[in-house]
Amino acid sequence: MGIPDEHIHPVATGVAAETVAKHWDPQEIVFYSGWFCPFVQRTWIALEERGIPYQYVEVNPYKKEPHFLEINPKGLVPAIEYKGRALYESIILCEFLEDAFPERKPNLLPADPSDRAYARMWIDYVTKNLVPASMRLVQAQDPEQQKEHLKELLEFQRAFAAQVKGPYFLGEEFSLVDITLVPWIVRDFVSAEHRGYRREDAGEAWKKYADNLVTRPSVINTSSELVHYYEIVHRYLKNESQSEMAKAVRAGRDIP
Ligand code: GSH
Repeated sequence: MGIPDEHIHPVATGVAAETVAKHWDPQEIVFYSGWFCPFVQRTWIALEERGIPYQYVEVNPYKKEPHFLEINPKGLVPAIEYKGRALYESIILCEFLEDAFPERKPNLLPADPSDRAYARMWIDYVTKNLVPASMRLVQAQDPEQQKEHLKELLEFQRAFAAQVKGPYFLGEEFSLVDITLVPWIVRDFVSAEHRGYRREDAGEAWKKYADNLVTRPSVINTSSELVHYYEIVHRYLKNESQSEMAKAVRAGRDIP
């Protein structure tokens, strides 16, 4: 009998299952994925956006199977195997895909060095502020703490939205800044249903940006049926998840 997180739905469903079905064949890029994972969805969106050939391999990272630990000793998805080398960490993987396949369009980072640095500053903002704040809100059990976390999340979202050029963060071009964030927008129905969150409470600019982002085909094509996300988020809502991220949020540590 393992930990509860081991018993998640085993495979992608809905539109994401159709995407998976197109990627069984062996390729130079082997993409180790967990259909449910927001970090995975970042790298998956980058692969789909740029039409990079990849072989999809579903992993349940909570099982910590020896074969997967050989690929990523941290035991986390996403990971990529490329020319005999194992690579991991969602944003690093997206940047690797930029570097390894520069000819595949669209590029997801701007060409100009200072524009690239600017994009990375906001990728960092999403990773250090928006993502942990979303997780704190979902995991908080005490209503007073939930209120505080909601206020904090809305402030982070407002500050981010103030910099959105529109329709995407950097303007006309969809970029790695949008990709870093969008999986948490796809999943914000959880805090909307259980923590009183509303996109409009972060301001019109945020709502417009968020509503638009989730209509991007690469986002839709990497999203499973909501019913299966519920099984997983339920454990976060009760603060019972045993994922490394949930444990870090519970302990007040940086997320892994
Ligand atoms: N910083 C990592 C990244 O950006 O790739 C985080 C990846 C991560 O936390 N993945 C989760 C995982 O593999 C699934 S959403 N969890 C397994 C565990 O917590 O044991």
